[in-house]
Amino acid sequence: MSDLLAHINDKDLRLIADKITGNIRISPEEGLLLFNKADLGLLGLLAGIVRRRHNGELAYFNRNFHIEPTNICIYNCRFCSYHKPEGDPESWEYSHDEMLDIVKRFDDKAVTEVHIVGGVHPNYDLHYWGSLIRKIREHRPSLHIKAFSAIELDHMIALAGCTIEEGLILLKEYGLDSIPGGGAEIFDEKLRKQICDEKSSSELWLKIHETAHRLGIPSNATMLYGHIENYSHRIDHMQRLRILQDKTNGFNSFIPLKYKKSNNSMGYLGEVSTIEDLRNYAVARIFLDNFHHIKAYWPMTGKEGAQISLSFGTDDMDGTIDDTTRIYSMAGSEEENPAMSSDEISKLIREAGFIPVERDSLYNPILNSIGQSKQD
Ligand code: V47
Ligand code: SF4
Repeated sequence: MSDLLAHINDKDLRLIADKITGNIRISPEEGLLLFNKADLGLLGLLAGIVRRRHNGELAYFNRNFHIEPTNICIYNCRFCSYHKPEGDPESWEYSHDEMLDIVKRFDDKAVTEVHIVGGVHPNYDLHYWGSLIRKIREHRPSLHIKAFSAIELDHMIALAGCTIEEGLILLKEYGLDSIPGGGAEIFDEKLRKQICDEKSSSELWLKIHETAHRLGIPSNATMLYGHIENYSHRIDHMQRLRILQDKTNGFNSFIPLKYKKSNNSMGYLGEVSTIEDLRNYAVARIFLDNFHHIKAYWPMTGKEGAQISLSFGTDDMDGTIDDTTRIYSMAGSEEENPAMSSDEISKLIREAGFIPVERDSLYNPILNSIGQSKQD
């Protein structure tokens, strides 16, 4: 290994590289130094070492679909291309029956997970959303229900007059299996005020996830990057997540989300480059040593972007999606109708030099009838 790193002339960088290859945790200052000084090639090499430590040559995906119950939202996050106020002609709101119809469309398909996220609707409390979950659970008991960002949870639980803990216990009883990573944005309080002032605080986001983990509800974590933040803000965000993960081990995966500029009020900022995306994935993979999985969310990155990121630390390509999400196409993603067959995802993974594994929502491989991992 030392031969491979022999070209590193910078003394600090060399020390950090030695730590990473020696499986020693790097500090926030060292994470920042990586962002500032390490070139893409070195980051790819180091992130590759860490990704192999966690996941060998495997790269995961699942068969999933989304439900976006409504785009009506009480908040006005400046980066959001999706939300509309109540009564707006472009707003939508599905009834429980309409959402169950979406679930039923997948009755003859081998999907294992539904991902439910939408705007923060003013009127509906946790019992309204809980009874939706119960109906889905009754219709298809084996489907993993990953639903509601911490921001939606904060509002629906408050409307029901419960504490966070009481609300999450009730939602678990209704059938909630896990919580997606949305709403984290960027934890730095000053920046959060500038881009999503009204939203639940960083402290509350972390508290909701911590409470969920304690109650046996796993979750994901995201980070919105490529807007007004700098590298220290990204490291601060990941450091807060690393501390919580040390405490609970309840996060399944970390999902960096690149800010997309269309149809929102921060578009003048433009978007960061693919190189920046890869550097960010790599530093995340190295820094978050207690997260087993780093997800490349392909409806945001594009199929090839996600494929390339596998060589920069990611090990999960999310799922088949089947054209059920609009959040990213509305923000200008090239994937206007995101859908991939499991064959297509597997091919992308193989082309990148990794072994595709269909997983369930907790990263257990899904086995075929003779006990082999499904790698079609
Ligand atoms: O919190 C909104 C982001 C998130 C934009 O847990 C934007 O498996 C970029 O959390 N440009 C919601 N990003 C989506 C989300 C998610 C996605 C995929 C998988 C999982 C998971 C969770 O979308 C929001 C916000 O950070 N977002 N607008 C935009 N213009
Ligand atoms: Fe509402 Fe979420 Fe959009 Fe913010 S990002 S305005 S909370 S839908």
